Amino acid sequence: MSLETAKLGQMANAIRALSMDAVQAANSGHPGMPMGMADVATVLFSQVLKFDPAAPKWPDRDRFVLSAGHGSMLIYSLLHLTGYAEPTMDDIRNFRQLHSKCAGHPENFELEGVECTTGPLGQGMAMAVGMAMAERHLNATFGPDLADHRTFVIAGDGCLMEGINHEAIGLAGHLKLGQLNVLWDDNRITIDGDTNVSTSEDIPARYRATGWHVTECDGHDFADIARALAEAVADPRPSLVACRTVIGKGAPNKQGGHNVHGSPLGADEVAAARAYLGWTAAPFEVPADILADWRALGTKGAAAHAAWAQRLTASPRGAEFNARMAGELPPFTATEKALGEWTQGSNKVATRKASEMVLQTLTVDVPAMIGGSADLTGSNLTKAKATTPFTAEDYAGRYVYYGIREFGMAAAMNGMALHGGVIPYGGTFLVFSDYMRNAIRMSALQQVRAIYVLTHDSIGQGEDGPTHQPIEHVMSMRMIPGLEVFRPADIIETAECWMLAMQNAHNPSVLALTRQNVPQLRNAGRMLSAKGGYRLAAAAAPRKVVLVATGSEVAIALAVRDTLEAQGIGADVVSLPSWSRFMAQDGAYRKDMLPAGVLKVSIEAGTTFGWEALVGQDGLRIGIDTFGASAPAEVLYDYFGLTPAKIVPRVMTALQNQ
Ligand SMILES: Cc1ncc(C[n+]2csc(CCOP(=O)(O)OP(=O)(O)O)c2C)c(N)n1
Ligand SMILES: [Mg+2]
Repeated sequence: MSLETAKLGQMANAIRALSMDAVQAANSGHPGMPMGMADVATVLFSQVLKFDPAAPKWPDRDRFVLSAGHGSMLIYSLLHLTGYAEPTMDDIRNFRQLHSKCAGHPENFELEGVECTTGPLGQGMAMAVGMAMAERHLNATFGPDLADHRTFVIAGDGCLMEGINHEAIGLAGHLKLGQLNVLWDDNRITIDGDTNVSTSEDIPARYRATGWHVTECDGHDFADIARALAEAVADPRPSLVACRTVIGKGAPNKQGGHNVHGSPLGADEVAAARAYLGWTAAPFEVPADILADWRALGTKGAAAHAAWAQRLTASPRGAEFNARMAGELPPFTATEKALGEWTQGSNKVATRKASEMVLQTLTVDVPAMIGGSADLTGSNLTKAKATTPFTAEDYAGRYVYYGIREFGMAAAMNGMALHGGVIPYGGTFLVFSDYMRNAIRMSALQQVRAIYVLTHDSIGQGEDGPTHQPIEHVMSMRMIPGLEVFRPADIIETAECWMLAMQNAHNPSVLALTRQNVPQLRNAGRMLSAKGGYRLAAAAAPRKVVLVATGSEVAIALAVRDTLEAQGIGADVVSLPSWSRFMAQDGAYRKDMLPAGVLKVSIEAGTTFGWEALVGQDGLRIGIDTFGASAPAEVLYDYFGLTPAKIVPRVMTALQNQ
């Protein structure tokens, strides 16, 4: 064994020791993956990865994504050993305990060195695709002096088995993302046992078929790992490196078996592993010489960082680049002007069309915006003139044809937003938000600005029928913490909600938009949507009713109000484009909008579940609690009782029963 090999072996064993000890102390966690991939990770960090622990957010660093997030002790060990300020050894001692930065799975909001939150298998790698896309875009836009880095992923069998993996690699292969390198922990073990209990797939063949370069290595042979990594880096295609490993490598009696995947080794096996590895240090202690080796390679990146910083200073576009990376927004000059003009008019358009009108100017105001759709561009109306296609031939383009890959799109959007320098938005039908729901949830958990343009937002989409008609979707997305769901009523609210979504620097947003035309409801007021809900029309006759509605149902509420007023029944109409924003207003404001002592009526073409929170137990909730049906939109609105003619009698009855 050469000196170098011996040294790398000791360095890898430091990862193994920290991982097994932390899991043992927590009596919870996954030692198998970090122990199995310790050798591969050691080569990656010591010989390939461009990083500077002193500047975790340096924009031109390589991105490292631990897609197999259950192996969190691998990244915690690497960050600590290479000299990041966090996690500290105390954080590692407190692995998986309340408020420890070393949470069960790696969280981007806990540790600067963690690029994205992983744990939901498959999504880390799909986010890495988005990171690689953002990098290529910035490279094409600002030049290689400012942006030229790679994205490395460690993924397990689970990440490759998930359906989203196919979406992600299809997109990456098509876009020829050669800066993306995936190191597959090919240990042939998942929780249930050998992978052969559930799969017979020829994974390399699938990757090759989607335009990837594939190579393999012995994941415990440093020279072979280095050879495979060099090959992957040199190849112009995205690369998969199948690293043949033994799960739990170093635990002499348990390695290679599925029991080491997600359970502490136990005191006896930890002791046996120490003997087997020749590791004599106490738990949470790393011998000084081994730590010094790790720290030395941690300082290697400082030179590359400094050279980049010099290029940034010399660049005429340095300030612009910095502002982009900081996520700063330019003023919405063209959009504000357009909104001012629309306010004077009477634009009867679908809110999806209004969104397209907004995008024509907003994408000019904000060059960081990168749009796209999951093969519904002509329906979502997500493409603007300024957003030319983002292709393998032109990474400077700003419009992604994601293909029919909703989940892959949403995860890629997360990756782009996490990378920084770009602001992603992407569209599909609202009903298919379920396909990407966990990625939307991950947008919120990771606190990223990703904007989902979800059109055909009710039975109003019409003839496609119940498979395509959202019922529970708007309300169920309101339940995701941190996600702002906008359902604008007309062109004015659509413009306001787009701007508010853009200003949500640390929250994702959904814009739920209609297929069908809606009248323009406002010719006055500035950014009234900013309170989430506001009084669009006040009662003329003595107030007996408050109608609260969203989106396309606001116009219906106004018509209901007209009929009631004609009968001397005073009614307010409150438009509620954002539930969460309204709930964040102070109590006095909310009580002013939804006062006690009057009948409150909600009107939304979706589930009535939840509306009792705003209209009270005695309120009237008008909506749809069954699946929709296939027919023209007007027929359906009548059939499901969402017309003024059907609503007014229900309001009258409710008033009588008060
Ligand atoms: C979407 C999703 N489904 C299920 C799980 C639960 N889970 C965590 S790890 C794992 C098995 C993963 O196998 P592999 O990637 O081969 O990891 P290894 O056992 O080799 O460490 C499963 C099913 C999860 N985290 N995410
Ligand atoms: Mg495995």
